[in-house]
Amino acid sequence: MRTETGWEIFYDQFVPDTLNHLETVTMIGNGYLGTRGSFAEGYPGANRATFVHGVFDDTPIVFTELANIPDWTALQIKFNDKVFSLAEGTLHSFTTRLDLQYGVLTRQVDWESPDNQRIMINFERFACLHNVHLLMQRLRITSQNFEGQVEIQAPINGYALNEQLMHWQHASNNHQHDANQLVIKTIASKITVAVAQDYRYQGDLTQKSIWNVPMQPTAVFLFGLKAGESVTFEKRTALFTTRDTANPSQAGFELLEQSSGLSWIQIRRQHDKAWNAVWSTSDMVIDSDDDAQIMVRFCLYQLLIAGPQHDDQVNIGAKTLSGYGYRGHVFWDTEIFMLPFFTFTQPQIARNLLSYRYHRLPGARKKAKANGYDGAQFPWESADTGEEVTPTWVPAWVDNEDGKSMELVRIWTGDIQIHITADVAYAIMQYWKITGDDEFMLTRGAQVILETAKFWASRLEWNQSKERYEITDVIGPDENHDHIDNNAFTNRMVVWHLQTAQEIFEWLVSNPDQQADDLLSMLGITQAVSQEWQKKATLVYFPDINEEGIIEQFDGFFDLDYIDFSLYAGRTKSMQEIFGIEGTQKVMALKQADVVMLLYLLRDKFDLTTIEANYDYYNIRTDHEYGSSLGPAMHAIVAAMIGRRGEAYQHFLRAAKADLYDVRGNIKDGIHAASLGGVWQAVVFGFAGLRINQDGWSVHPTLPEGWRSVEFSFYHKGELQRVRVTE
Ligand code: IFM
Repeated sequence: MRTETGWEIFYDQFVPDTLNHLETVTMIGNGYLGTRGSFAEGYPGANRATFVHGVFDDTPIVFTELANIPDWTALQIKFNDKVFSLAEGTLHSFTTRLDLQYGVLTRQVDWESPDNQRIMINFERFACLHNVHLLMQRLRITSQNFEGQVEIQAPINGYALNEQLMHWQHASNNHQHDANQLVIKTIASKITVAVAQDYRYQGDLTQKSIWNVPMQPTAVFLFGLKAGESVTFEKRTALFTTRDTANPSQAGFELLEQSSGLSWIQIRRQHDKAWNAVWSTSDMVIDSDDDAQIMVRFCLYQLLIAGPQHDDQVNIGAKTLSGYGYRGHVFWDTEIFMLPFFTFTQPQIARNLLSYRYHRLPGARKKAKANGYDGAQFPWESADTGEEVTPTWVPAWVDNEDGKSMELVRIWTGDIQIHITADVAYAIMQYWKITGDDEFMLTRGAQVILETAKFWASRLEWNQSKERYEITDVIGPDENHDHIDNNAFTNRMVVWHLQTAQEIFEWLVSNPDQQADDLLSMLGITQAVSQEWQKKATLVYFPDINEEGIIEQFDGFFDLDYIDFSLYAGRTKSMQEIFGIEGTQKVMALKQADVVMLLYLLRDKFDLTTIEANYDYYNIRTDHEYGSSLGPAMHAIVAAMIGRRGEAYQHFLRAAKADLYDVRGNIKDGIHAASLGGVWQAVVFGFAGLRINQDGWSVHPTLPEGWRSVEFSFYHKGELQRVRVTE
């Protein structure tokens, strides 16, 4: 990967083994859909996919997944009947460039066919930001010594599988004027998707036709081409679903019709204007660290193309819209890791993401009830209905006496990783404090915070002999240890949640709007209920802090075996792979920040000495290299808070490199979305040390060595703030 301007990433060599990596990092999108950067003409082993927010369909084991929608990018090109493919012939030069500023993917190849015909081809595509249903693609073929017929086949490929699974049934093929359309429907969720395309070209066209194949209508164009001449071909796609409109087929044709009077350049101008507006509040400029600059912009770009601008019924999956990993499911990754970026720089998107949780309260109530509790309990993994969709068993390679074998592993997170309910409340409060959006709090946020507080009040377990409330049998953020009791993170976040519910209750009581009273009556929350919660909050057990000031991560953590990580230097596996799932439970090897995470989220509740002591203690016990990608950015922030410039930068780089350098070797499954958001937080809350308080905001910089300054913007109570931090 290279960059020239700090606004693009480019690759000037094609390495087939890293194709799936390239496809992930060069994806394009617009907050409505995401399309991987697969080659239009295809390549063996390619992992082609486009996902649209909210288009889920049922699937075995993982309940539901985002369905790979028809491929709008496919183009088959033939030169005198010989198919163009980089798997054959000679590649004289290759450049793929992703323009992060405007989300435009281009590729240029100088290719010689096996029969020595030399041709230059330029590909270009983008997903419009000003109108998210319009997708643009073009191609320019220039012959160096080829003479003959060029055939361009432009299919709308409805055989879009999710790996081996087909989610679609055919509805219709339609045609209007010169446009082609495929309409298909998901098998179980019955979402209709209509993909319409029309075409424009320049060159010596000799014939055009339509192959009206049911799942794959294809427009075919034949051109004559001589040495030194070019053919250009443009394909516009209009994509709508029944999630957007009652008649997606008609909407598609209408959009193509509306855009027909506009040239590529005119459409680009509108698109660029929309991107300029987005970057004007979301960009971050680092003076004197070009590597960090491009990595940060890459993270922000990936977040921006995943953030739903116009839809408050969807959320961002842990892999955004970039791959099959986690099947499009939503975790705490959104609220705790990604959301701050949106809350501070694109509050409308943050509001949409939080509204998704509000709309999913019925699913959360159902989960609480099924578990025997009151109120609403958010699922660990969430998708369309808001019910729990964490798989219970997954096949995994497990080390055993006979070497390695594929076994079914029980996944407990859906049952007992319950802190997500407090994490959602935390994100709502952060959004409210930063934006001052009282209307959201009154109509949506308050209900979420109160109904989930009800859940905690019923979930707490009274320990009669110790006269305290406990929370047993959970998983904290560190998933290397499950079925633990009194996880410091969970218990303390629950206390925070119950106390926050009191704040919200009082705000509603003093709110003159009738809706406030109505809400409290509807939820049955009275002064007595609120006081009861406060009493419970004071009686929740917080794990002991030992003589060295260390907070025990959970009951019994101090008794686990200490592991000297330095003895494992140079390893290429996670600690969990080395010790095995059961073995890791018995040792001090954390998958990601747990107590450290708590110290960051509730930093006002702890003094710096405690923060420093716990950072030092847990930092050396955490698997930064091969544990969770969610960890490094959090450590970067806390390291910066305690003035550890060098360590903070090291952690920051681990997070910033996660995708571009495929640090964990799993980028083919998609982007590590939480890490992207963590990177923004590491710069803003870590290096710049932004703090929001009653009176406004302040910065407390700990910039990395060599950074002259960092600039960013954010909204505070609706007012745009521009910040330039120097050391
Ligand atoms: O939410 C995370 C979790 O914290 C660690 N395992 C992966 C999940 C999805 O990113």
